[in-house]
Amino acid sequence: RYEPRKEDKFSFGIWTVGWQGVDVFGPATRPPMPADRAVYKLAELGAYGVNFHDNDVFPFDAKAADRDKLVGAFRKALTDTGLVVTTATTNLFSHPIFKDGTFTANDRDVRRFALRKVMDNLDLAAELRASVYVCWGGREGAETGAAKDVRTALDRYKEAFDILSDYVLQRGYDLRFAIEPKPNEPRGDIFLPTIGHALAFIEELEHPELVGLNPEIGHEEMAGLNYVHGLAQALWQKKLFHIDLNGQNGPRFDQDLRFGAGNARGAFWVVDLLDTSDYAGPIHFDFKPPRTEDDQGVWVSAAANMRNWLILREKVRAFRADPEAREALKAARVDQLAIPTLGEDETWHAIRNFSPDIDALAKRGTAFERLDQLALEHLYGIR
Ligand code: GLT
Ligand code: MN
Ligand code: MN
Ligand code: MN
Repeated sequence: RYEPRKEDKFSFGIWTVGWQGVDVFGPATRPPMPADRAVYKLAELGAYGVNFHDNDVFPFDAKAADRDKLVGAFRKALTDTGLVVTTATTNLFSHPIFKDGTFTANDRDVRRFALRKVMDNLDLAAELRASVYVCWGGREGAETGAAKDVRTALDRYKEAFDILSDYVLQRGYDLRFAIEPKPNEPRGDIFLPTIGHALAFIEELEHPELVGLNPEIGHEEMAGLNYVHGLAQALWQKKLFHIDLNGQNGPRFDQDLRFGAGNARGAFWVVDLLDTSDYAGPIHFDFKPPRTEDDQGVWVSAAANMRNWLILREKVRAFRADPEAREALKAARVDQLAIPTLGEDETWHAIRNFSPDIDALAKRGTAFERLDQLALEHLYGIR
């Protein structure tokens, strides 16, 4: 029970289990983890795939021969374990050259180099058969008002995606981009801070069909937003290309807790939505095993992401199958929202003088509380 299977499509960023626990106030508490070790261990735990940054596999300043050796070890681990590279991304945040951003840095040389770094890793991503390329613009932003013209920065942000889209199309790569919004941290204010901002931005691109979203639970909740509502809108706009699942306790620093920790009620509805949607990508975890954990604790924490998904999946399915819940859904008229407001042959004329029984409608309760309590009781494990 709660054993991950390949068909669950669980995946992890190499950097998640590899996180050494460096934070703003203290250095690493764990030794570095080579990418190939992460792959072997994740496979043992029952994962299906991985996502990687270029510099999760080889250092920023690796010489060609060292890069090839490290990529070779990573590739061998993938072959040995059968783990799939579902996704890839670029480290555009660690090196000091990126301190003022990458695609939106004021310095043109930094922008040109950042795009070159992405193209380098797009080649590797395509070779390893990734189908999604994540773009988290953590350094795109500002701490001050005067230093950055936001409208011009958005021109450059768009230009970057247009260039990268041309690259992918002309190289014939089967890759789509997924923008990962975040409101702040490491920058004081990050551009494209929420799902909504990113969705609107994508429509301005030359190849909007190539660009979608990678929404992260913690990032939306840092902004006080309802993650499931954002996910649902991304699905509605056919832009949910990938997901970063983790845990967060409300607006504060980015906690990256294991999935199911933090806002457990939110996690319940995330699983409910994805389990009933046509999202076919990996169930991807982007968490950080807390700095308090040793190597053993890292793997306990990693496995718990998948276990919590499976526990919650059992619960949401039980809720959906519960006859009492079905009856409560009907009583709450949830199904009626699917009926269009106008009849098939109707136009606005039909309702121009519509006058229902206002008093009766105003008095009528919604029965939402009963319905929601049933869901919570499934979550709390008493049903
Ligand atoms: C970094 C960030 C994550 C992003 C990763 C992709 S890197 O760890 O905190 O949210 O998904 O670049
Ligand atoms: Mn083009
Ligand atoms: Mn993330
Ligand atoms: Mn995060």
